Amino acid sequence: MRSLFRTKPMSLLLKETSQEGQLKRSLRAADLIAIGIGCIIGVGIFILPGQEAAKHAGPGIVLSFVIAAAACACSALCYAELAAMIPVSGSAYTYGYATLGEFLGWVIGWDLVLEYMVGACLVAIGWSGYFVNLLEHLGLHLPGWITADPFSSLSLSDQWLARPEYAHAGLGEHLALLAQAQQGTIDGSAAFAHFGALKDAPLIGGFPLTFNLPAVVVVLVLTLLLVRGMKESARVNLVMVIIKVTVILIFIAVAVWHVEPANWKPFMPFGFTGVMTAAAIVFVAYIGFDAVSTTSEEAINPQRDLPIGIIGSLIVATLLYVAVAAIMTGVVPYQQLAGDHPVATVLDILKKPWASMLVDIGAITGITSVLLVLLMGQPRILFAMSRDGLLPPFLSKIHPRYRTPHLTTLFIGAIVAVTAAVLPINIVAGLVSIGTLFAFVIVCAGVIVLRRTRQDIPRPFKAPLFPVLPAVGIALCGYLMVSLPWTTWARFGIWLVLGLLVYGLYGYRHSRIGQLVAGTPEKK
Ligand code: ALA
Repeated sequence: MRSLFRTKPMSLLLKETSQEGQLKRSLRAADLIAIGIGCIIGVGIFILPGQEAAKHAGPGIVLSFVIAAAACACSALCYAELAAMIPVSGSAYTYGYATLGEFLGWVIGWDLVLEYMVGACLVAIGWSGYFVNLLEHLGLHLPGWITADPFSSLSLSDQWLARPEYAHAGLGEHLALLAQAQQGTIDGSAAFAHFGALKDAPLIGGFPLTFNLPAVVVVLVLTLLLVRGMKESARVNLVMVIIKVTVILIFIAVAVWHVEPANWKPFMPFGFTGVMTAAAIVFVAYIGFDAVSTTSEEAINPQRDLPIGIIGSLIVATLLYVAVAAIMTGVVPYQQLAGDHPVATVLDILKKPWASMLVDIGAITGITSVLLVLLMGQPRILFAMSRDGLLPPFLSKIHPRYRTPHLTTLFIGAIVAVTAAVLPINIVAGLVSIGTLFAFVIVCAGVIVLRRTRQDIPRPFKAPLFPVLPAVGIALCGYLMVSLPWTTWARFGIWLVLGLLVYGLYGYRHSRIGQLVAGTPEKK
């Protein structure tokens, strides 16, 4: 039992870092805010507000964004405390392993896979929606069956779901309907929500071959780029940030004049429960502020600037999200925002094709940068876990020429490409949310526990209002988790059980710390 709580000694962490060489301290507070915004703003603003307003929250989506921001702010401050306390570039996994023990470190690391890998999948699907729309604007039409996943394609229209005989229809009935629709004996567009994706789809054993090809292509291209060694410089990031923020400001400036306050009534058509469900999903819109804390070794004045970077980027993102969500639901009745490029849809409805095309370009740029960072982050976390012996050694191999973790980058790229090809965005968004919320709960709890158990470690930055702030963080994140649908919980449960099996069968036995120190507590 004790060995589950063995911690990675601080001395070893620092030794590993010094072996990798010193990073140059060149980032100021403004750079850190830009990095935060670069990693935060993506599908969370360009897709989710519309979809969640349509499905769960109505105009109350504005409130969902504020609640999710509050949960993130508490977690971000706790994150900053741990990041400053353990001045080693890495992730919550590293902090968890060093302070809370191997088992919880493993749980956080396994969770971060949901945040980064499944997050990359989510962002790739979002990217594809905007890319297909941009091609349409340019007069290029891709066949529907290579732009959509089979699950959303096969969903029936509301009109057909309202028929008692189809309310609980299974896959067999959907496929039988599809065969009739393709033969023209029934009206496919009336029966299916997205018949465009199914109309010409080749059938394999009666099952339509539909997949999201643009998502696959973007993931593979970025993966190859990352294998070659991609230097994310603060300047390149700044250019992307300027493009996406400008585009969002243009959207606000164009659309704000068309707000009809009547569209905001009723404010919560699905009740407060709906607002909370949406808050739990749009929570992923804020993911990315943790990227700021990974730069702790490159900040000129990390003690002061890390919290400024984390909180500053959160404030900017929150203001933009709330403004966009309020304007979208004010201009267009929320029911019309369910598509996969809702910000552009609003401008299409306003008959502003030029602005809609700008939004497409801004969204594609913004979402690409988020995708790149997620695809870059995941292999580095698996790399750390493999270096610690908790995952097989091939995941920590370095390419002899490019000096990148090429095998793990390709491995992740392949998994993300396949899952993005076939999964619908809402299933993926729920998983990303629950995984990240769970990691945040552990980080907040970690701050409370460590203030008592490890008073010896100096804390250059302390989360304010202790212990209220981390407690509120736990409560808010926990409440958001509880607001997620039970299906998301079931998938999360399966994921955790799988993680426990991997740990039990592999990590526990191969742990390097286990072999090195055999459970001896760290010397203080
Ligand atoms: N926060 C990131 C986004 O919205 C994941 O795309």
